[in-house]
Amino acid sequence: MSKEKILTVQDISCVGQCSLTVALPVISACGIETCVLPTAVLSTHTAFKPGWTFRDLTCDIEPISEHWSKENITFKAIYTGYLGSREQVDLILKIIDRHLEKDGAIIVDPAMADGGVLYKGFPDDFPKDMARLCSVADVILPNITEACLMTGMEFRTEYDEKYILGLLSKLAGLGCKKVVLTGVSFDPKKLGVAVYDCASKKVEYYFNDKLPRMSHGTGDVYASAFVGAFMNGKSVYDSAAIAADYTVKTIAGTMDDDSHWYGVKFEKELPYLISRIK
Ligand code: PXL
Repeated sequence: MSKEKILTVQDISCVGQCSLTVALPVISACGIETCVLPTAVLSTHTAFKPGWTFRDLTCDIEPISEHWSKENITFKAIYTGYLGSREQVDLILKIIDRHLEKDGAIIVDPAMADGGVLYKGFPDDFPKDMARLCSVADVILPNITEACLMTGMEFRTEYDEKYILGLLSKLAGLGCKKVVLTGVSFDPKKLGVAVYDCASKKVEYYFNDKLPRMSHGTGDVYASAFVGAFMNGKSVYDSAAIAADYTVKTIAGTMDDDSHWYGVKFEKELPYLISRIK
């Protein structure tokens, strides 16, 4: 992938260090012009106590796209994250059709679930719609929960490699080209990703030492760093590894601050990410 402007489609959670407030700074720091299509505006992300506001921006998507068409605006890649509704999946498929360049890449982070459950606010059948978007993607970046919800496989916290290979093969069946499955662990001390080429069925793993803390927003930090590396010409595997190393550093740099439960301090580690990409 060469450096040209990309589009990222996800919500703005005003407070909470996730979605666009992560993607925009991280990908821009990687030297990539990053255009945005906000899907919703929330006062905070949905892991805060109930009371957050949610302004759905579905109605704005078509007029924005019509204006872009008049201006002949196209993108080298489209990276989607948290989407606000089923209708948005159909609208984004249209956006891809109209605004993605011929050799452009579609990167889908089906940001909708974790720990075996869907995030609050999504209908139970939303994973079916997300699977439709994944079917046209060059690269998808699900965690194990999202992978299970989209393939109908049972969610397990204890598993062997056969389970992961089964999941990867079912994800390939959706129609995407490559899968980066996050949150994979075969050893209690290690956590990493499985990178799968759907055509050749080749799987490669990348692991780091597991940190004693799970953090919110790390999926978005991971996917954004992946896109930043990938758009700088790194391979899918190298981008997956660089994003993993960066994400681990952001978690490590937040662990001493219990008041920062809602996200990770990704800003401090941006020089590290840039050094890995150059
Ligand atoms: O980080 C994923 C995410 C993105 N956007 C919103 C969320 C979440 C996770 O909870 O609530 C609004």
